Amino acid sequence: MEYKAFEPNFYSTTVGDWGQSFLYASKLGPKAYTLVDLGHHHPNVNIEQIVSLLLMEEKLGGFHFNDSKYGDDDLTVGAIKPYQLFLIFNELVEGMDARGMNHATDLGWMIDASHNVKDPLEDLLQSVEAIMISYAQALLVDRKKLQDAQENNDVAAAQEVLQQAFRTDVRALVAEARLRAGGALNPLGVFRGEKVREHLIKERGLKTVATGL
Ligand SMILES: [Mn+2]
Repeated sequence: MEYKAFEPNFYSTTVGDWGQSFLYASKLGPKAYTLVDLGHHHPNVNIEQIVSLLLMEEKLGGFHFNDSKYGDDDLTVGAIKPYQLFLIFNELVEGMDARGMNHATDLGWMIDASHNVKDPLEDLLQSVEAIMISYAQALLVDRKKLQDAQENNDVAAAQEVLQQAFRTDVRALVAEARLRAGGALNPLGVFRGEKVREHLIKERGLKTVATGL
């Protein structure tokens, strides 16, 4: 059940927040889950807390990754609030490990961005990069130190642990991991250098119809 705080039009959404989604998913039974779309919240909502709670209740089904400055403006994930994305992945890693979940397969990972001003394929490359960076940074968090700080109500120490991981530049590590997995060190550079867009346009034609509003 995907929820959404509001539509950019004059009508009310049926499932307006995570609580309604959780209620429906609970009533529908064990095969129903809540889907979190990062762009479907009011500004400053604590999404990482929602993620943590849904994981604890075993009702988190998956993600729609994007970012927003106002609301559902479908910007590239991590483009506006990379620290929030990191905090969300921090809760995901902690919560999935606590439940013995498989990081790759036990949640549905989707990119849900709809661009008007960007090549959507370039956005996908940037989205995957942003997700990999946040995930790698979340894996770097010193869990033991963080838990000790939490148990001792030591907020300053907890912040040190989290920001130590967030401020670690993992871009080279992520690029090397991608290379070893058969990918490119610099996907956007390869995409542009190989003129992938031009080749696809030659194949498919120039006339396209945009989806969405
Ligand atoms: Mn969505």
